[in-house]
Amino acid sequence: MKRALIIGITGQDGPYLAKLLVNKGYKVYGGYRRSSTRNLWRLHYLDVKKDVELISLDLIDQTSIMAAIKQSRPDEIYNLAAQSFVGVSFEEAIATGEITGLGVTRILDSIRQTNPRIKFYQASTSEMFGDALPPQSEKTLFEPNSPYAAAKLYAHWATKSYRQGYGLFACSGILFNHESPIRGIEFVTRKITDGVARIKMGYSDKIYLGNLDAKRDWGFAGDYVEAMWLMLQQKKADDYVIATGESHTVKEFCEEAFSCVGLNWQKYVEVDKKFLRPNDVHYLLGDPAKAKKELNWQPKVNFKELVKMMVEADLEKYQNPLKHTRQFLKHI
Ligand code: NAP
Ligand code: G4F
Repeated sequence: MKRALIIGITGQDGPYLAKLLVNKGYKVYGGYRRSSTRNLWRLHYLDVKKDVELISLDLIDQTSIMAAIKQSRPDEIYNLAAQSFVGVSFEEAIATGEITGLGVTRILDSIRQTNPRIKFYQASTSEMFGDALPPQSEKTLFEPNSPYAAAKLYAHWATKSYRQGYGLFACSGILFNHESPIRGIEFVTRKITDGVARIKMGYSDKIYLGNLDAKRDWGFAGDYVEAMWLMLQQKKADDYVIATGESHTVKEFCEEAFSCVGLNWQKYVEVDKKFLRPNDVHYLLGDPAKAKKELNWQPKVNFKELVKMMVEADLEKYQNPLKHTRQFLKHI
């Protein structure tokens, strides 16, 4: 039985990846911060909590990383942990560098010291491209323009240098935005779909957003975790862009989400300057040709299906509050 350690199990991608690996017969360990017990709801939501053995781990503490590796004895480590919110990285630039950047070197060096045969996946990001001209591919030059993107680029190069310097099987997936019903509510897609559901139910009458013209290549998290696994099953470690190849503005996301409940978005969305960033990435559009060719990977859920899935899940939450309270009570 193969063994995997997922670092960042309590985020959006962790439970989707855990579910995929459990279904493939893996023994799955989840590295999580003890302070984050409240975020375990995502594992319950996908009904995978019972299959994951949790291990306390913090990326700022190398001793905890070494101990987690010794305890789980993994064949594969997936690092999904990060301070991942771009907006907050402008306010917490040092913590972001410490966790999102340096934290990855702590994992790489722990692998080198304990068992260099462990395969490693690093969650790199399309944010590293900044305003480089679309479509962005593995050949596009990086132009990070936030503390988050700079920290991720440091981690990206560290992963590559441990691969080249020490021969580790270390890959980076350069993932474009991917979303789901368990996306953090601070990210724009979930903020919109939750807002649509609240408005439809009569609990709220407006959604306040920042830059409506930003363009993103949005896919479904459930599809993207499959690409992570595929990268670690190849003969050779490499880096891959994972994207849909289709881009939409935040405005278009609003339009689509409101149309799912028969409302006109223009009546309910307002711009509030406090949600504008000191620097934004304007146009992301990925070219996933290499992943299609070498990993035989392609996304299954399209933009409209993704928006509908998220709106329906948020509506259901407000329509069946008792079910969700029970789910919540089960894991506190
Ligand atoms: P997410 O929902 O923000 O989850 C981040 C995870 O990191 C959480 O489990 C969080 O745990 C954990 N974490 C934060 N600081 C930590 C620390 N000091 N030590 C240990 N764990 C810590 O992110 P996601 O959407 O699942 O994305 C997964 C990864 O892919 C992230 O690295 C993100 O930067 C990257 N990425 C995401 C996207 C996307 O569109 N989703 C695209 C490209 C790349 P707590 O519960 O304790 O906070
Ligand atoms: O949903 P967002 O916060 O995601 P962003 O900044 O693209 O970052 C996400 O995707 C990256 C991959 O490209 C990941 F690496 C990263 O960890 C994260 O998962 O914002 C998307 C766009 C931005 O242009 C933002 O300025 O939406 C714009 N936006 C407009 N109003 C807003 C809002 N974003 C947020 N979060 N909240 C708003 O009110």
